[in-house]
Amino acid sequence: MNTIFKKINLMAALILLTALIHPAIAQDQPDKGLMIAEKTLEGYTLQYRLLNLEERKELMKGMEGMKMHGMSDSPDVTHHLVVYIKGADGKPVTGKIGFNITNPDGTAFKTLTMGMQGGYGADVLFKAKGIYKIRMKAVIASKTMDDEIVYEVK
Ligand SMILES: [Cu+2]
Repeated sequence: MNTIFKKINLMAALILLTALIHPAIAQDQPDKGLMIAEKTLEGYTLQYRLLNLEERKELMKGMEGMKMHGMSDSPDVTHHLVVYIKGADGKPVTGKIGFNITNPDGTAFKTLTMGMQGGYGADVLFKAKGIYKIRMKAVIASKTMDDEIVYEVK
C-alpha cells in the first residue's frame, strides 16, 4: 500500500513539474517559423522569425476576427513577421515595436506589431520576388532602438 502511495505522489509531482515548466519554456523559446536574422544590439538580443500562414493561424488561435496592430485583412498577406527581443537578463522585453519595410519595387509598407508569446508580430506581404529591407523601430522603457535586416524572396 505504502509503495503505491509513493508512486502516486511521484507521478503527481512529475505532472505538476511539467505543467509548471512547459508554458514558461514554450513562451520564452520561440520555435515557430523560419529564423531569418539574429543579433545582439545595444545589450539586447534580437531574433526575427518568419511564420507561414499555417503557423500564423496556429499561433494566433482564438484571435480570429480581432482587430489589432499588425493584423492585416489584405488577401496578399503571405507571412507573419515576429521579432523576439530579450534584455541582458535573457527575458523578453515589452515595448512599442513597428516595422517599416521597403519592397523590392521600392514601395514602402509600414506596420505596428502586436504582442504575442514573448515577441512582437505583424502580417507582411512578401509576394514579389526580390530583396525586402526591413527596418525595425522599438521603443522600450522610453529608449528607442533602430535595427535593419534584409530578407530575400527567391
Ligand atoms: Cu501576431
